[in-house]
Amino acid sequence: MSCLVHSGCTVATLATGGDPYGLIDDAAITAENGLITWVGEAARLPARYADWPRTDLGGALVTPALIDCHTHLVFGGDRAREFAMRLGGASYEEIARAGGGIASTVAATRAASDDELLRSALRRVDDLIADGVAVIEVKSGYGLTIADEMRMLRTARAIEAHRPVRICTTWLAAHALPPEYAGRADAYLDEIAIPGLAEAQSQELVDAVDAFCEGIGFSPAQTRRMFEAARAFGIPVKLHAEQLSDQKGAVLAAEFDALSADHLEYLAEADVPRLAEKGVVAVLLPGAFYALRETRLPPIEALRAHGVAMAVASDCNPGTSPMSSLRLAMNMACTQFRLTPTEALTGTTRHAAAALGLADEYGTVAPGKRADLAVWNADHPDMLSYWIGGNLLKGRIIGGLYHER
Ligand code: DI6
Ligand code: FE
Repeated sequence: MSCLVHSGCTVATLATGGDPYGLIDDAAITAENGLITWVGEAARLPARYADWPRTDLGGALVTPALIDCHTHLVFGGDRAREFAMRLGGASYEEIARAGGGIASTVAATRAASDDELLRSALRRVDDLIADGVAVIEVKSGYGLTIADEMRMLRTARAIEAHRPVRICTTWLAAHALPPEYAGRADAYLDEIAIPGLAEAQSQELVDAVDAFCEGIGFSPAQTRRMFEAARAFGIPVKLHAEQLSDQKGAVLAAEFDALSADHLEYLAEADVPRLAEKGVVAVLLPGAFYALRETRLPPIEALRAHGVAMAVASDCNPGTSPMSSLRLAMNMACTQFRLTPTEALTGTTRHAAAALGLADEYGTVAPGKRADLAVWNADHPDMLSYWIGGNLLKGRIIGGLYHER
C-alpha cells in the first residue's frame, strides 16, 4: 500500500473557513492507502512522514479532482444536423415535437452495439479526464426500454474498468416518451420506467433517480410517481427542473429531499428558499444555456443570498450541450451566469460532490478524503475558469499516486 508525500505545490483545498479557495502555499499532502492523511505547509510536515517517498510537484497548483455531476455521455450517434436546423431558426421544442431531439438519439442508441456505445463514451470521458475530472455522473435516458436503459447504465459502469474514474449512475428512464408510447406517458411509467427501476436496482446499477419534468417531458404528477418509486427503494433523487418553463419541479425535488435540482433557468425566486431549507444543491448547466441560446438566467443572486450550494456541470449530451470540457462549463458559468471563479471551482469540487451524495469522500483536499487530485500548470485557481481551452492539466494524483499527464 502506498504511503506518499507530495510537496512543492500550492494547494487549493476548497475546505471551508478562511480563504475561499483554502489556499496553502509551499504545501505538502500525504496519502496512505488511497486516502489523504495530512495536508498543510511542508515546513510543518509531522515527523512521522519524514522518511516517506516524496514527489516534488515543481511549484504546481493542486486542487481536488474535478467532479462532473451531471452528464448524459453514453449515447449513440450525434445531432449535428439539428444544430444546423436550430441555427436556421427551429426551436429545441419544435424539433422535439417533430420527432427529432431526444427521440433521434434514442433510435441511434438502440441501434448501437455495446462496444460502440462504450467506445464513443470513452472518448468523451478522456476529454473530461484531460480537464482533471475523476468523478463522473452518467444518466440513462436514451434507451427507453428496460433492456436499453439497463444497457446504458451497464456501459456507464464499464467505464470504470477502462479508465481511472469513479462513475455514478442515474436512472433517467423518465427522460422522453419513446414513439411506441406516444400519448401514453403513464403507461410508459407503469410498464417501463418504474418496473425497469426495480430491475436495474436489483442488479445494483442505480445510484440515483432523475426525471425530465417539463412540458415536452413528464408532468409534476408523473415525476412524483417516479420519485415515489425511488423512495420505496431508498434511492436518492435529483431532477431536471425548470429548464424550459416553471413546472415547480424544484419544489417537488425539495419535498423528496433531492440531492440536486438541475438547470433552473425558470426557477421562481420565491421557490429558492425551498432548496435552501432542504440542502438541495442547485446544479447549473451553462453549456445547455449557451447551446440553446437561452436568454433567461437562473436566479443566481437569490440562490447565493439564500446560501444554496451551486454546482456546475457539463450536461454533456448530443442535443443541448455537445460539450466535454468541465473547465469550459466553469468559464461559461462565470461569463454567462456571473459566478465568481471561486464559486465555479467550488461548484465542480465540493458542491459537485454534495450533488452526488459523495461529500464524505470527494470535493476537498482534507484528511480522510480520497487522494484523487488534479495538478495544474497554473499560478492561481482563478486561471481554471478564466482561461478558455488549452491544456492546463499537468498531471493527476489518483489513489495517492502521481501520474504526469
Ligand atoms: N435536458 C437536457 O438539456 C438534456 N436532457 C434534458 O432533459 C437534453 C437531452 C437531449 O436533447 O438529447
Ligand atoms: Fe441534462
